[in-house]
Amino acid sequence: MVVPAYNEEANVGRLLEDLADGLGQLMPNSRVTIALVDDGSADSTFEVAEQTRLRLEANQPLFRCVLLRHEKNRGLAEAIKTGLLYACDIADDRDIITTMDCDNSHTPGLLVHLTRKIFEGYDVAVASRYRNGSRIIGLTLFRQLLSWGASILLRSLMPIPGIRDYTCGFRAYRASCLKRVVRENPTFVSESGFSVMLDILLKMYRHDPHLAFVEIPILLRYDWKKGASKLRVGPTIRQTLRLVARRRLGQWDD
Ligand SMILES: Nc1nc2c(ncn2[C@@H]2O[C@H](COP(=O)(O)OP(=O)(O)OP(=O)(O)O)[C@@H](O)[C@H]2O)c(=O)[nH]1
Ligand SMILES: [Mg+2]
Repeated sequence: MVVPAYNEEANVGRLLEDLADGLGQLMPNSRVTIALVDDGSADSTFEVAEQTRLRLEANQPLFRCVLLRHEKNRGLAEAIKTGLLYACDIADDRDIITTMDCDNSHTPGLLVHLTRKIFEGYDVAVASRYRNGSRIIGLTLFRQLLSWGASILLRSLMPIPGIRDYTCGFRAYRASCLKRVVRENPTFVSESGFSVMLDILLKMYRHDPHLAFVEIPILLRYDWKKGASKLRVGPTIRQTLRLVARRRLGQWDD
């Protein structure tokens, strides 16, 4: 599991504890490796993660957490890239690779449903805000409207069967598929900002239109997130529109 983290000292301890607890209870026999990518945080994210890791690993033999660290802040895309390349490196073809945010708005219990979808035969499973039963607690109406607008736009301009939520970072991938796409696309992660999550789906679908994508409803506990959002609305909208324009024009090699 890949978790990008930037200035998450207030959240990372709880996240690792909830993961260890939740997965210990819900998937007791599963071998899980968490690759936490600290992207040059200016706060004590790394130190808190390290202390929590040591404590949890001492108490729970099946819990394994690897801390990866960028010296300087390089942005979400680079952190996702570091994490996914590491995951592809250590994963067996039969494994499942997941990603989630470090801010506690994504809850570990949903990992059970996401990974189940891969066992059911899907290749990519996304926790989606746009499925019956999804619920968002604590996010401003403005942000909800923006995400909804992005979803409508992307569904019409870049349709991927099964996908309505192109930007949520809570996902599971069949390792064999992700490894193949990463191996055969040197520029698999080329975006620099938050549009990286969208671009990953677009590139996977372009690489193999037969991949099976599916969504499950998400419960987004935005009220559990401590600290401010790192998403900068203006730049993210501009970056997303530029990305869609490039991909629609057939430009993929960047
Ligand atoms: N590595 C890295 N991770 C980042 C950076 N900015 C944000 N993140 C992480 O990426 C994840 C998503 O960031 P959030 O601030 O939660 O953004 P979001 O979920 O799109 O927006 P919110 O709805 O505000 O939560 C979190 O785990 C952050 O710690 C960054 O510059 N580098
Ligand atoms: Mg978040």
